[in-house]
Amino acid sequence: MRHFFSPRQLAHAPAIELHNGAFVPYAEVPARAETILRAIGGAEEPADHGLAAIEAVHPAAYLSFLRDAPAMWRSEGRSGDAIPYVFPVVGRRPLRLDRIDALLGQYAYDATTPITPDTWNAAYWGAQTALAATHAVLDGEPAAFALCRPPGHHAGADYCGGYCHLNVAAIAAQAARDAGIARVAILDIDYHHGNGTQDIFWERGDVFYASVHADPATDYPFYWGHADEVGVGDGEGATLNLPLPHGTTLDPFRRAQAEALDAIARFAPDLLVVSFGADTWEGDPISHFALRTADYAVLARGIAARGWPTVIVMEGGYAVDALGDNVVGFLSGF
Ligand code: SP5
Ligand code: ZN
Repeated sequence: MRHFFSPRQLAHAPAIELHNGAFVPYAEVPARAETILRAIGGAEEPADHGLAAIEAVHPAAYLSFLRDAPAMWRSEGRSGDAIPYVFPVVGRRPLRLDRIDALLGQYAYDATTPITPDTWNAAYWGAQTALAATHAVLDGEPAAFALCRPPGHHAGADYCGGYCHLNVAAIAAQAARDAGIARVAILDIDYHHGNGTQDIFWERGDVFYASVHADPATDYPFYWGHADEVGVGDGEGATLNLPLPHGTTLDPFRRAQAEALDAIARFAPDLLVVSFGADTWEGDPISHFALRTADYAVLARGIAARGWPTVIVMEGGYAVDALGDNVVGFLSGF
């Protein structure tokens, strides 16, 4: 299988994040990508498919914000990474404010996703990595792996959060649509619900979104991912959420994944994007499922057996020492 990664993705390295009321070391570290890269035996550097494919998902004003926020932060005399602390509530009167703190709250939904001077470039190349894998599949590869980092599925069209800035799965799916692929499905098997991906395709019937994840009644991101969220308008029925409880092992997880794949099969996609997170592993430091390393090949074979051309994008997974084996196990199933 072809693998894609750009070393430019490593430069994004926030120091700290807000967690349970205190600042703690940032969990989404560059070493995650380095250890995966070693385990998979290297990767091809992506070509630059340009900004337009990113703007097909994210508005230009949001992208400028990601690029400019660190300089605005510093021009207020601050050191460290840009972090929001005040947020508009849904339905508030739209205001055109240019104070950095107002913009941070407008374009983020949590305080756990710092923006550094290197974030834009790293996220840009993470998106190019997803686009390179997508084009490999469009050119005939049965499957390709995009070692995206930072991850993407919590990022909406115009907001960041959950360690995510650009929604790499959505960028891949949209690029396939724009290349003439009529029907695209996204299977999200990260531990967390992919709220950003769901929001981006919420009202669309051409991109099906199915997610298996920790029940948002107990887990981040709380406000999305409940079983009764199914999409609206043209998108009604094109979103499927399958929340699972703490302690979930292979058998219930694979049953939920099979239910998601059956729904995707009824949708009859021409291409599949998999948002793959290894934070479902039993030893993940921020998660509460109980998958074992050997389980990832089983899950992957269940996906591969459906026979859809498949783009795999990397999302979460924070047990750095186990990440290489878990990703290799998953990719081996293809
Ligand atoms: C892509 C992805 O998996 N994002 C997960 C975002 C989860 N954020 C909420 C949990 C924060 C836990 N922070 C622990 C930090 C320990 N150093
Ligand atoms: Zn996750």
